[in-house]
Amino acid sequence: MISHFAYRGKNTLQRNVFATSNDIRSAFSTAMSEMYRLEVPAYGTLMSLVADVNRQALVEGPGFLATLDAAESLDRISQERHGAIRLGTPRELAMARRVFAIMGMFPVGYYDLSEAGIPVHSTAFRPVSDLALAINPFRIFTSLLRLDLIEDEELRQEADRLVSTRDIFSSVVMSLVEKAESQGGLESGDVAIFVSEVLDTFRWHSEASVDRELYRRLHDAHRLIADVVSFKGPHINHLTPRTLDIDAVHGRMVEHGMIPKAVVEGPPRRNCPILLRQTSFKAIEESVSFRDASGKVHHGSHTARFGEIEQRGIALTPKGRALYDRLLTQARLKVRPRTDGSNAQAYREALETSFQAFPDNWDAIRKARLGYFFYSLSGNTAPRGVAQGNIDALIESGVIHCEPIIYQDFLPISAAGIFQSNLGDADTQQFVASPHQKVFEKALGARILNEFDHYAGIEMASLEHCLRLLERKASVA
Ligand code: OOG
Ligand code: NI
Repeated sequence: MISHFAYRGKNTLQRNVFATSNDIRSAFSTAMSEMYRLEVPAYGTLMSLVADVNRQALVEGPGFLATLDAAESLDRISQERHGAIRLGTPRELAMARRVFAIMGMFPVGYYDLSEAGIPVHSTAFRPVSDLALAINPFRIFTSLLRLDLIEDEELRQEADRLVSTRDIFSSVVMSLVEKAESQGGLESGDVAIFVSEVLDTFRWHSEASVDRELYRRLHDAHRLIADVVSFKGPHINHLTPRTLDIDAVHGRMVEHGMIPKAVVEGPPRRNCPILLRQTSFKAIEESVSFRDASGKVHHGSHTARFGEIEQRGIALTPKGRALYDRLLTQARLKVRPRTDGSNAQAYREALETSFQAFPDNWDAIRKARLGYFFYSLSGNTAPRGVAQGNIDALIESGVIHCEPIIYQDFLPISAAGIFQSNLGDADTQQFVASPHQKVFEKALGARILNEFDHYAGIEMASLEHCLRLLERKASVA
């Protein structure tokens, strides 16, 4: 908690104690985790499995990612790293932005999922500074439904009417957001109310707000449209803890009663992890009631909610990302993973073969400018003959130390894999891709931070800082 002093009137110093956005975010992610474990018991099982595997991984010798934050306790390592919601209107998205800002989460990265045949586009609300990420990295992957992609005019209008007339945030949330914005923070006393009211927004509703027939029509247009439009609010659709060994958790899901998706999404297992690997258990079937016009209740089911795990590696430069995309496409052209898992082994092999073209040691990755690094001074002085500006030589002689910057964002193709496996396999209707970032930002009411610019900025600042210090040292000597 930090204290915040505000002058009110002439000589009166009034002390407002605001909770930090980091504390609010932590309280929120903890509350989400508890709620989701109750709502989706299989998710609780996944959390225990992740904790087991992480404990084991630490015993067997911490890998690169574990050593990066060796000070982290097992509990913290195994905590949720992200969750996902799907919204129906620009108004909902704009309000979500204001709610998440209070938790220190800001829109980073734009993902056009229509490129993968999914009628949404998305961003991730996440902490941005190193400190905030270290305190609690919880992110919310947030999608906005593209109603314009519904072909049937009448159905589109019906869907539009349904989402435009609902209020997903309570009046308490609205007034606390306004209060926080006008006074510059939330008092500790308001935090519990704020968190529990925001939590309610993302709760599961087993009563659909549409009748069975309309649900079926929405569902036929796309299952995701039914998921967004048929309910009173945007239920959290998954949470994702971090694992230190994603392959181990994936392999052990079955014995714990979960049905894993066929393959782990993203790059293959490597010595130097890159970007993001993720996998999930398939969405569970939940019972839903539909009320028809005469008031009669019909029982049915809806499948949308699942549990996911993730493991992160270095953030790639545009050049590294292009290589990653090319190698992934190459592997997928060779073996397209079938959703029943029957060619999972062949896919893994194709992926590994393809990625042999991606350097697998930090030095090579850095020299080829494939990934972003954070530079710092080691404390050693430069041996004679090493030029001040020669970064490679300064690193080789141990004057400058560098470490990979961890990727904090998402992967559209990977995300599409996760979406798809949880939508069933039959309906992968294709939509025409279009870059809609401007439209999305207008709805959001803010610009989205470009993730590449952000990593490049961190790298550049760290390097310039090192060089400035070295210059100063040299001029004193
Ligand atoms: C979001 C899927 C994206 C991820 O981890 O890539 C995502 C959704 O299913 O709504 O969470
Ligand atoms: Ni996810």
